[in-house]
Amino acid sequence: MKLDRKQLLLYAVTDRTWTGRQSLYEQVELALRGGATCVQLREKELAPEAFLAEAKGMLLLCRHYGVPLIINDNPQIARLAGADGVHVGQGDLSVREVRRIAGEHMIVGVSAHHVAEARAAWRDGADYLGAGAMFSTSTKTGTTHLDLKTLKDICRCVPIPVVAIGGIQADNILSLAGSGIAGAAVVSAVFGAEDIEAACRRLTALARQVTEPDRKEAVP
Ligand code: 3NM
Repeated sequence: MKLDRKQLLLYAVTDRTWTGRQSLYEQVELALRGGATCVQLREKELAPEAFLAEAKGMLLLCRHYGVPLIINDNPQIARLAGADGVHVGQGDLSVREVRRIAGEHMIVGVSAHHVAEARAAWRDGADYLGAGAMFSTSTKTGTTHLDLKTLKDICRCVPIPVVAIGGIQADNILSLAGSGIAGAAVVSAVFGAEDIEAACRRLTALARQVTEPDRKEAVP
């Protein structure tokens, strides 16, 4: 599946913290009903067999909504499940290594925190970048704060779309306007919401105000 910039508008990254009353599958379905345009399955604790079974189920769900499924960190699971893509951080596998394991057609996303990392990831063949953390977040430890100017510079320096991540919520997303992002990647403001579907509707509408869907990525 080739990635369209518009598919990054509201990029929901899963987290099991708020499961219990609902399963993660049910929560992802609510996010999709609310308009999430991309889902990243992020599992840090699950055994490989359980991760694979979950990924296969999530893929069918995402297919039903016409939304790409990206697997965090694990190209083997992505390949075996037939997922659309893999997202890796700076300390993880290189884009080439991910494609070698997961297949040439995988969408590959890479986290970038400054221009040099962004350009290197693009040169390596990344399809999109995740840039953050834009705001303080309690979802992930060890994040580095990224200011708006750096986000703008990252968006300008590569001809691939960029999603902002880290602490993004309905009450701060509008401050990302003009940065050049294709969308917002969100964990707690989606999966920690009382009403996930409504939260996604609201975030999607707000994300439309801060993104430029038809922006042509400049070739640096
Ligand atoms: N990556 P929330 S911040 C998974 O800065 C992740 O690269 C980050 O969660 C980065 O939307 C983050 O709840 C967590 O703040 C984002």
